[in-house]
Amino acid sequence: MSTRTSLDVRIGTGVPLLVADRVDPPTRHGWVGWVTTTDHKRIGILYLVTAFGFMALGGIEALLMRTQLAQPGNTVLSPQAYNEVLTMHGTTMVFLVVMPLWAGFANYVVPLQIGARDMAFPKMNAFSYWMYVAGGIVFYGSVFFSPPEAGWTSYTPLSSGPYIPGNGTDAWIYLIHLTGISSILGSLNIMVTISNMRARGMGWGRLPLFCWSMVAQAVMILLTLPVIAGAVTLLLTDRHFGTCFYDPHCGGSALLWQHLFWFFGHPEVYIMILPAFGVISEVLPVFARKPIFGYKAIAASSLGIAFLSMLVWAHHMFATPLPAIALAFFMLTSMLIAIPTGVKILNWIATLFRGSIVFRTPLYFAAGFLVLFTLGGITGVMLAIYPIDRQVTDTYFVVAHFHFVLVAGAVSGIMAALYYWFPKMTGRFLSERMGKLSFWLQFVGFLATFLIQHSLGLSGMPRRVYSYRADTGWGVDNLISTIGAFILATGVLLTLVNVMWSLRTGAKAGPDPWKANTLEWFAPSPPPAHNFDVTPVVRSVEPMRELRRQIRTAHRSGDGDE
Ligand code: HEM
Ligand SMILES: [Cu+2]
Repeated sequence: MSTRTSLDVRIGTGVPLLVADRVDPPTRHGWVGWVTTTDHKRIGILYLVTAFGFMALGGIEALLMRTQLAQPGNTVLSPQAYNEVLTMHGTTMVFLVVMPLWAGFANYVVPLQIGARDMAFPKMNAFSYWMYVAGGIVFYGSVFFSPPEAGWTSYTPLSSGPYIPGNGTDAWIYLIHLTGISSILGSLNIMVTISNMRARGMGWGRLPLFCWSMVAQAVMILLTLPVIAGAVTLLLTDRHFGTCFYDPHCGGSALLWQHLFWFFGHPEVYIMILPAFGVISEVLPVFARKPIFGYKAIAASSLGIAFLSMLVWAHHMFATPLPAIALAFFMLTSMLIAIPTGVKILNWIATLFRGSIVFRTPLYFAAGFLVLFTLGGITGVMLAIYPIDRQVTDTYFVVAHFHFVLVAGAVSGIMAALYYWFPKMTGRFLSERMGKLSFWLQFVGFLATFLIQHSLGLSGMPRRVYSYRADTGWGVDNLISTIGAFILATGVLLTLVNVMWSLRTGAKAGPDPWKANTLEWFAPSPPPAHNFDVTPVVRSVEPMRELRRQIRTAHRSGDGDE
């Protein structure tokens, strides 16, 4: 903290330097340093590493299910084991993989993008991470006793004490509590950081679009996670303390659970996908070498989606006895979401239009996202039409739809983010050859796995079944889907190999390898503990353009060299 004067001198010359020369507070070395860290970058990396570990588990669970379903009458998994693996997979992917991966990227990137030195509450930030770890341990601990088996939605009365007496469902409840605390505190941190710690000149109208998407995500988390936390607490007391919230036999309501769950559950989908929208909005302009088209429309549509997402929950309940007016209301609000989403997609296409496109791996994943996520959006609008939904609800059509949104949407966004920000985090590029091969494996594997599930669903295959008979004729499609899943998994694995490999051998990246627009590229790669020697003044949505010009002129006139 003793370099105030040297900073002021630097600001005085008007030449921001990319050399790290601040004295950082002493950090502990080795693993103790990691475990006790409150540095947002290290916490970000902890989130990412832990969540990719859980992704491996969730992926193995997916492959187990697909292996069981590859042929009619398979016996790889017993019916009970299938239910357990299904529940572990869905819950893992949602709460232990996708949400914490975004927490990881946001932790690393948001303070850098707004020119801050850390998050607003660094200790609370570390606490959030450890609550996430605790949730994961409690949940996976149940594998050794009685794993949860009521699906990631834990519908009552199935999840009530008499039907599932084992403790797995309780472990699931504690997972929701612990990861919920983690996400709520994390979102508070993000909100306070973004609203109070932006660099001079960065008004809300100049906030990077990834930060905007995190603001919208935080709003949804803060408004809906407390609802599910309350709902699972009621379930816990129903299961163990004789209350009757969800039991119709003593005056409760089983459907109450569905309302509470989906009031959280639908926004949850956008909690997983909005940060991907933010990443795409960062990556496309950089690799099209053009300014983003429709900055304000993209930022506003994120908020619009956050708002609408809380008005659509009962489209998950079209098969329950709802009054006609409710059916109509939830159908129309659900379809309305297509408008802000369509606004984004059109603006992204306009950003690419006539750009001089640089074909690097982050762009591949962003383009794959555009194509596949749009397909998932279209089946979403189909499902919003309740007569259609009643036909295909609880079939593989729905499984196909939500994997289009979650895998092709959220996971593609995560891949784009990883390939885009890895050079910032490590100072090295990921290998392009492995990256592109990984992309194609994921793209082809994904389509083989999930495109065909639409037709499986339309021909009547129910979801959440552990097996099916040969005379249904579903065998070939299921085999194709299983082969696709292994190709997809190989693609994801290749990216993990790429990460290990490139950490040591990747090409050196330097501070600003993509000639990007936002402030994280102003710091060295990887940034020092204090991030910036000089925090620059922001005069546009693309502060790095101006800074690059300043750095160039400074170098030309010779006074910026060290
Ligand atoms: C390798 C890619 C993946 C494959 C092959 C895969 C496969 C499967 C399979 C076979 C099911 C069971 C369907 C059923 O029996 O109803 C399933 C369910 C599910 N998957 Fe995935 N999945 C993958 C990735 C993901 C990801 C990234 C997410 C992200 C959030 C996700 C979320 C879910 C959810 C929420 C369920 C529903 C669980 C339930 O019904 O309780 N999956 N997946
Ligand atoms: Cu929904």
